[in-house]
Amino acid sequence: MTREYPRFAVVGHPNKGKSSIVSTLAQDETVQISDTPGTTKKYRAFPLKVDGEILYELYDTPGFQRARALLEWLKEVEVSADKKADRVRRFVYEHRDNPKFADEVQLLKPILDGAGIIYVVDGSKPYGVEYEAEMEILRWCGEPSMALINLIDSSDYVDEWKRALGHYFRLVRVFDPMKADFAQHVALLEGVAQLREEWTQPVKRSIEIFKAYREQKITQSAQYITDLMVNSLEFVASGSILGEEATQKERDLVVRRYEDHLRSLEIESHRKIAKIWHHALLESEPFLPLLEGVDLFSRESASIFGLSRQELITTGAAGGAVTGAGVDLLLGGSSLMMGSAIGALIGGIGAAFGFAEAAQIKVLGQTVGSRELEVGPMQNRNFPYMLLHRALYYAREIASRPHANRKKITIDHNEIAGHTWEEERAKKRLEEFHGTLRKGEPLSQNKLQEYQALIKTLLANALNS
Ligand SMILES: Nc1nc2c(ncn2[C@@H]2O[C@H](COP(=O)(O)OP(=O)(O)O)[C@@H](O)[C@H]2O)c(=O)[nH]1
Ligand SMILES: [Mg+2]
Repeated sequence: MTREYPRFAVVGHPNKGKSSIVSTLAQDETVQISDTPGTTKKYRAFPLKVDGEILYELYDTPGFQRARALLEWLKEVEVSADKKADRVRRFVYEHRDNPKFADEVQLLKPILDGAGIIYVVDGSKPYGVEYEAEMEILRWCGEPSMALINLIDSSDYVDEWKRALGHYFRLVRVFDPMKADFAQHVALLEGVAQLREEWTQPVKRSIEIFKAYREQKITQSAQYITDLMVNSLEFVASGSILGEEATQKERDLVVRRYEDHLRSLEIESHRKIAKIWHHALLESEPFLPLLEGVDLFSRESASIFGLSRQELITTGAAGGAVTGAGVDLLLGGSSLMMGSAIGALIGGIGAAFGFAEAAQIKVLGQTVGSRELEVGPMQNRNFPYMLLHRALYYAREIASRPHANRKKITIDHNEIAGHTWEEERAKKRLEEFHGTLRKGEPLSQNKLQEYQALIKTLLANALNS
């Protein structure tokens, strides 16, 4: 049977990372990966689709259980090379209901149906002759094949594996499904393109589509991040007050409303980004949102993701605020003098947020007549940088995460501190947009597009660093 897209059966010994490789190459987080050998009982197809079109398809298969017995059966009758695949077919047919060879039957079926072979070994374990029966059987199938050396542990027997595999496979590569990045993924596809002549063009085309698809995902992510920024920074929470003056309780309530709304905007934005990159499960139960450990309004978040005082000054975010009460607006403090012309500033908010740095939020519109209390738009000058940095960090983690990696993201403080995503020029340009939003003015359509383009550049830089 011929189809226009290439198909590969991923085969090998149990527990060598076959399913992990399928998951990463098909960018599918639903592939079952397990420590328990023998989890996969039936072969299953996982296509890589872009806009409904299948670029290629991988078959996850059970591992070999009785390779030696199978090979003996094949060799019982002498056949010429051109009849070897038929002999394998005969085996599958005769043993289709034999539980003893159930796994072998399943793993051979897609190959006999024309799928290419990806043989997976663990290069952190020594090579041994017990693998030769498996490789010999695959050779009998007569389909184009490549071997991938996965390194599950830290020991390294890659050289001896390469020597052995070279006898059986046209192409031998080291490929780590837990760490492979986009470039390695593409490089592997380029290798695959050489395996069979009629695959060369389709695979090359697939690679182009695949690259464009990634570009599209970066653009879409940047759009979500821009939405998050604008919606968060311009948000105003309000609550009514009973008396002439707002009580502490009334103030706390509206601050909490403000704070929770911003938190939920961030989580929603992260979920959307995870979905674009096919990591939706990671953000759903039983997993927790990745940045949940570092609350948006925590001191920790400000110190990890925010700009330093010096950076704020060189960026221009400090503006006229470097002296006097303005310093508090940048870095926290207990001054209540800011913004007296526009409204009252609540001293207690710092406590409500748990720290002062990001918490200087002006309360606007508290007039006796209307009896309304308003919090927002965000006045803290560091907050936009922190929020953006969190979003870029998150998007980068998600976008560069191979689908075989199901571990929770742990935030590496040193790595973040050493990052230079927001180079000087970009930071200054960002301040333009943030300044407008801080004043409660909307960004024009043009400005919004510029803002999004800048965020996209920052994200693309982060992904390529
Ligand atoms: N650290 C690490 N673990 C891996 C790697 N590949 C597979 N594993 C783990 O090895 C186990 C078996 O992997 P799986 O893909 O289910 O193997 P399969 O039985 O051949 O399909 C799982 O616990 C995986 O998380 C790898 O490259 N690095
Ligand atoms: Mg498996």
